[in-house]
Amino acid sequence: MPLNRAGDVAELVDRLARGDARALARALSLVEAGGKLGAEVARECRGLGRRALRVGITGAGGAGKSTLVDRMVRALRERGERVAVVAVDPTSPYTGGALLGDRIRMQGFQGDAGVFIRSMASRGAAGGVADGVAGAVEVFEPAGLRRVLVETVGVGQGEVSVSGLVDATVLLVTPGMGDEVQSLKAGVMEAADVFAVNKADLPGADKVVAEIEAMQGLLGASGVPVLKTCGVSGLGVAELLEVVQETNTVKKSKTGKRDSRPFWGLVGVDHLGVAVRSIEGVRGFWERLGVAVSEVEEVGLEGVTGAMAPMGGTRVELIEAMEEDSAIGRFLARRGEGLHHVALRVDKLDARFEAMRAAGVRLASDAVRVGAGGHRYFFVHPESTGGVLVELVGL
Ligand SMILES: Nc1nc2c(ncn2[C@@H]2O[C@H](COP(=O)(O)OP(=O)(O)OP(=O)(O)O)[C@@H](O)[C@H]2O)c(=O)[nH]1
Ligand SMILES: [Mg+2]
Repeated sequence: MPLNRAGDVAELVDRLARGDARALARALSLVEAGGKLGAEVARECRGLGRRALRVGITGAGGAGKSTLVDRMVRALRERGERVAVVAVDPTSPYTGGALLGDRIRMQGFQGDAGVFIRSMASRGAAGGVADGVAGAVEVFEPAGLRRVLVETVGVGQGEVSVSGLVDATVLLVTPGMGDEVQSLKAGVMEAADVFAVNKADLPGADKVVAEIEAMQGLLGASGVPVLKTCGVSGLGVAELLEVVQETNTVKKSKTGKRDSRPFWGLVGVDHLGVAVRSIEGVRGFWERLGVAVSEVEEVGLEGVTGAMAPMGGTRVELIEAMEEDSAIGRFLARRGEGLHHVALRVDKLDARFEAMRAAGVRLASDAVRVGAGGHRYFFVHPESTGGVLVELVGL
């Protein structure tokens, strides 16, 4: 498609925001190329708001980054999240990333529209790989890929630093590499929001944890969480995702980092909650549409299970009562199957909760709650919204 007018850029972004994978790929190529059009695409996407959580996974070559990223993607997919992965290869100027795609061992995600993987070779990229990554993470946002994982080799020489582009940086350290911890420079330690002592199945992981904690004490840096992870078994992955989310929230409120970006407070529909008598009973409908419905799992509400049907930039959450005396059980008895709530993703969740309570808005939650997937939310009663139960979900 020749793309040479401002209107074309707007149309391209509109298409990718409606879930068109080819438009997404085209937009990514443009931002990576680093030209004027690419800059326009990035700007247009940025104007659509800020809702993705961007996580950098960094560490020495062979630290197990790709294996761990693969695990993180699986865990996020189980929650119905759509995920983008950017793998930056600092060493292979010739492959252009083609081989990386294989190396990242993510073939298992082929055909899953909820996972988008992009490799970038750091050499030879006009405008530098940092610009390419910066542009790419912008483009994922309107495409509804709300979890962006960026893998980079980040300790030692020739590293590609993306810490300024992400909300949280996870630094992988592995046992059995001798003076690994001693060799971490202060600057590298400071860039980390979370330490993951990876390959925790190998002997010496506890020692590495203790060394990092001691090192933090020496540097006067404290409060950076240190976790043990294992990409092979999946140990610590759920906890890592939780800590990343939490770290980001803390960082955000401390630095106001996100507020410095162009941002519309209310950034859109997160999902539609549909109360059904049986998730299995309606699964077929969605699957016939070509929508992958997740496994059934616990959701935030008590006595209730749910499954996510992700599509375009949003999802339908199918919710089923496990007990008659649960929010959904009572809803089904009173109203029958149907739309139960509309969930909107917003910034400043806590402040909004307080402000609404102070303004006398009828809330259906007594506090901001934490859901099974680690997301934070509260409900607003239909009486205050024009008849629809509204769930507000934090970014
Ligand atoms: N024992 C153990 N081995 C692991 C673990 N995770 C990865 N490995 C192994 O470590 C090697 C490197 O894994 P990768 O995931 O490719 O590491 P990486 O950091 O992405 O490597 P580069 O992208 O080349 O820097 C592979 O042989 C993996 O099988 C783990 O948790 N435990
Ligand atoms: Mg790798």
